[in-house]
This record gives sequence, structure tokens and C-alpha cells, in this order.
Amino acid sequence: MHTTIQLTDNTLQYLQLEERYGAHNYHPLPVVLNRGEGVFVWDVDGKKYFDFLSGYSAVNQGHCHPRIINALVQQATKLTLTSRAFHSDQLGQYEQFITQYFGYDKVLPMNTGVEGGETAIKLARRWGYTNKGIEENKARIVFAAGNFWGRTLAAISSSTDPSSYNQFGPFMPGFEVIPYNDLIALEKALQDKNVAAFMFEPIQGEAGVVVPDAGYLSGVRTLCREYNVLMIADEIQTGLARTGRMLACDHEEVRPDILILGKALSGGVLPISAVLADDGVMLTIKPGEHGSTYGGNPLACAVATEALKVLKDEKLAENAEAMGQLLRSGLESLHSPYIETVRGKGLLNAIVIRHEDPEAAWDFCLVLKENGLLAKPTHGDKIRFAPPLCITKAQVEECVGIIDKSLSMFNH
Ligand code: PXG
Repeated sequence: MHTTIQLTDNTLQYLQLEERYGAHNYHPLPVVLNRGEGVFVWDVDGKKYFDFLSGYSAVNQGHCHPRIINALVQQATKLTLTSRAFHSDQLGQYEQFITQYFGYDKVLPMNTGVEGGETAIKLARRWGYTNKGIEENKARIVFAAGNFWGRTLAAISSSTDPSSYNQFGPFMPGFEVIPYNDLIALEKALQDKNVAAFMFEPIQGEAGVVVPDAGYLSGVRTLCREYNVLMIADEIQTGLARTGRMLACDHEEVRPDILILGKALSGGVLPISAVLADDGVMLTIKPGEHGSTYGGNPLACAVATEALKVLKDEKLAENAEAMGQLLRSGLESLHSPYIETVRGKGLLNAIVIRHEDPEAAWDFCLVLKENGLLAKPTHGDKIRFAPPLCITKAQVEECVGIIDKSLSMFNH
């Protein structure tokens, strides 16, 4: 028996429009949103929900944060795009701000997360040829199984998820995939002199919030240094206060050679990504060799600067750490037969649903939705719980109550 929910004619009308005119490349929960504020979103019938997905961790600062929206509006009325053919008064200031914020020599601004990943790999290949002495076209990049860094042909070429790569080949050469959280496999892979970089997520988000063992990040750091291989941290989902530190790498005081940021760099307002590295890596790319029309546009610079300031001013990393602990201990105390595992760091969390029905996690999300909390399953049985980082103690407690009530309604 599957959970059936009543949808209003109003909601159905929007679903039908997307079904009729949009590509069928997503399978969203049947909820149509038209407003957001802080931890809340509202649907077209006026029903209010806690947002426990936060745009896959893009909305760390909360929906429509007034300071970020103000920065957007102020800049939007002055200048939005110059392309990189000309300078803008915003770009240099932003570059100074973000490099000092994270402690790198240089930044390369892009738009989406996946472009950040592509940029990091191009930098690593170039560094491999010019600095490590790898023979032209022989550079290799190592990835971890279960990785997710987007949907381009390069990104799916490193994927171990058939729904990402099936029937989209041929694939990018020079990629190698090793198990995640396995330093022995990493050391073996790095012995190949043609390896330029190891690119990985400090916690695997899309794979279902897979947290590696303590010591993995520092182990990766040590091995990359030992074998003269660049450590590329994809912090697009884990970064920017989400896991209870500014970066997930900060949990082990590890500094990657290349840091990729995206998502919450705009607080959910615009697609903004950034690749940070020191001069020895970044200056291997020369004028005309990489870029993007919108990368580093003045609007993005103003928005990203404000979004980063909000993270520190509102102590969102500290709040994520404290509220994450509260959320996980609340979930653990439910002792539900349907919850197999509760895991995560800060406010990047997931539960694994125990049920013989493969649709159970989806159905449970429908019950959560009816009770006013939006979450979405990933890889069948895992449900990410990742609210905006401005969530309060009382709200976390209310949400644990909603989850508890939903579990008791979830009998099929
Ligand atoms: N790296 C990580 C760790 C990610 O989670 C990306 C890179 C790519 O970012 P862009 O901006 O190119 O999507 C991600 C994306 C979705 C979806 O809507 C995206 C993500 C997770 C789940 C779903 O396709 N993360």
C-alpha cells in the first residue's frame, strides 16, 4: 500500500504545466512553492513548511535573507554584467575579500558548482604538466566512489551512479575511481606519477551524507603532500558553515590545495561558484585559457560578499554545530523501528529508512510534507535533513516532534 495524498486543483495545475512543457529530468515532491523566509517556505495554497533541504545546502543563510537581498537589489540597479572583457568596480574587492576570508592567494570565479569542479580539474591538469612534469595528455585525476559533483560530461565520467552516466558515454579519459574513506587505496593510486590530483567531498552529500572516519581528511592531506598530488576539496555542499565549521576540512584543520565553493556562496540567490588556490596552481592558467561570460559578474560579487559576511556575523557555523547535535540526539531518542541510522555533522544530516518497501523513504517524505516539513530521499532509502542554519532550538524541537508524529502515522 502506498501513501496517497490529496492535492488541490491549484497545485495540480502547476504540476501539469511542468509535466507538459518541461523536460522530465527531475522527480520532485508534489509541492509547489511560491515564498520563502528564513527556515520556512510556503506553497501556492498558503501552507507553511520547514525546509529541510535548503536547496541542497544553497540556502544556509535562510530563504530571502534581507541583507543578501538588499545587496542584490542595490547592485542590480547599478550594474549587473560587464563580461570579463572589461573590469568592474566589484570584482577586485570581492576577490580580495574572499581570498582573505579563506586564506588563499587567488580566486577564480565561476557560476555553477559543476563549473567549479571543471575549473579545479583543468587547473590540476595544467599544474601537472607545468609543475609536476607529467607528459602531455597523460595527467590522471583520482576520485572517490559515490562522488557527486554535477551533471556535465566530465562530472558523470567520474560517477559510480548508473543513473548519472548510463547511455551518456563516451566518457572523459584520465579519470580513476577508488573507494571513499580508504587511505590505503588512495596511497596505491597516488603512486602513479601521472596523477595530478585527488578530488573528493569531505562528507559525501548526494551519496547520502557519508561521513568518513576521523583522520581521513588529514590522511588525505598527508598522502597528497607526500606524493606531490593536489588535494582538491569539493566543499560545494559541505562548506560555508553547513557542517558546524566554515569548511568541513576545518574539522581536521586541513587546508586543501584547491578549494571549490558554490551553492551557499550566494545564499540561494544566484548560481555563484569559486575556486580558490595559491599562485603556484592558479597562475598556471593564462589569459584566454579559461573563463565564463557570467563568472565574476558584479551582481554575483556583491551577493557573494554579503552572503559570506552573514555566515560570520550570524555565527551560523556555531549554530549549525549546536543545532545539529540537538537534531541528531532528538532523532536518536525516537527509537523508531523505521530509522536504521542517524548520521551527519552540523546540519548536514541523513536518516536511513529501514523498510522492505523500496518506496518507503519517498512515502515517508509525503507524510512529512503533510505534517509541514519538506525533505527529499536520495538513493532510495536515505533522507537528508539539512535545514537552513538559522534554525532555532525551539524550531529543531518542533521538527523532531513533526518527524516523530510522521513516523507514528507511517504504517504501511
Ligand atoms: N559538488 C557537490 C558536492 C554537489 O553536491 C555539485 C558539486 C554541483 O553543483 P551544481 O551547482 O552544478 O548543481 C553538487 C550539487 C540537483 C542536485 O539538483 C545537486 C546536488 C545535490 C543533489 C541534487 O541536481 N549537488
